[in-house]
Amino acid sequence: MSRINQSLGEFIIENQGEFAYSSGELSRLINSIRLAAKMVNHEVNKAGLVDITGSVGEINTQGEDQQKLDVFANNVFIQTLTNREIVCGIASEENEDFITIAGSNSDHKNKYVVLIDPLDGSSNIDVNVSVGTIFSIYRRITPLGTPVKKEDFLQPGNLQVAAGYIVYGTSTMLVYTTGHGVNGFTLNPALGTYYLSHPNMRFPEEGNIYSVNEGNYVHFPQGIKDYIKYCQQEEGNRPYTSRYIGSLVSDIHRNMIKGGIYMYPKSSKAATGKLRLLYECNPMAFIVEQAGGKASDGETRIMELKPTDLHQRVPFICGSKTMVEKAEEFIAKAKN
Ligand code: P6P
Repeated sequence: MSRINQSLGEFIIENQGEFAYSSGELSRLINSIRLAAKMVNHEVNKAGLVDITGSVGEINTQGEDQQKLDVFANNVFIQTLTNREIVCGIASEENEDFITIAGSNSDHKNKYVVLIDPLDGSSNIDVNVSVGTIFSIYRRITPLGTPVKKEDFLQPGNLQVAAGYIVYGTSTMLVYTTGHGVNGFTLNPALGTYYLSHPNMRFPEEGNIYSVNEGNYVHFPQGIKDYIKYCQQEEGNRPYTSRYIGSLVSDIHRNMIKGGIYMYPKSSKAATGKLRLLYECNPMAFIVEQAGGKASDGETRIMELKPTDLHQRVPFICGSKTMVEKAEEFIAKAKN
């Protein structure tokens, strides 16, 4: 049961029943993410005022220029999740390999693994555009001891027990699912408390926003080019509106509220696309599907893809069901 303005803490307690097999650990895990998000939010909100924006001058595992807030956010989430003795391992966009949490060998408490993009869209930090955190939670498969990459981390998205994102925007929101719908909580910074502001979020079946980096148009496969032209034709509720701010969490959050489609397709520049399956596409796909939308790589449901690597990239199309299906239609037609 959810009530507008219920606090996140009350919501978790009242919906404890959702986590049937968990005797409170998953609730505590969500709570620790809530705390870490508050700490990151505090830094993001004052990034322009102190010397924490800009680059640390290092390159992360993605070959991307690591921003100071990236490093800060990564450390905060890892530290907060480590302190709770619920998680046996963490995989992060910022780390080449996963991190084993000490204590996983000793008992069954640490039965979850977390995959996280601690600060997605970080290239937007210095220009004051919204950024986000994305997280994905699984139960470990191996019974005990140090988690194993193949079994515990490379699980298909349809085995996620929870997923969510924090969008550090005009307000800070935590949006998550445990497989029982999607709920959005807005942070009241004065009180440091999240309140239920968007109960039972639903992706509009239809929409008129398309989000894609059209600067890559010439490199897209024919089917994507054909779909983009379809979006721009004058017919019915088209041409659609083009909205793309280069921050995955913000682009999808907006489209989930207003209706729309987000695409990061493969191209001649990026043969498997840019977005990472494990800590960007799978968690966002879980949320999108739980809200009634659709998420695929253009052909296959994202959450059915079998992961092969922690940092693997896949083409990503998600949003309003009818819009994603129309895009998939153009992709299939161009292949035949
Ligand atoms: P491009 C940010 O780096 C990110 O991973 C997503 O948040 C965003 O949607 C995408 O990449 C933007 O990529 O190539 O359009 O700048």
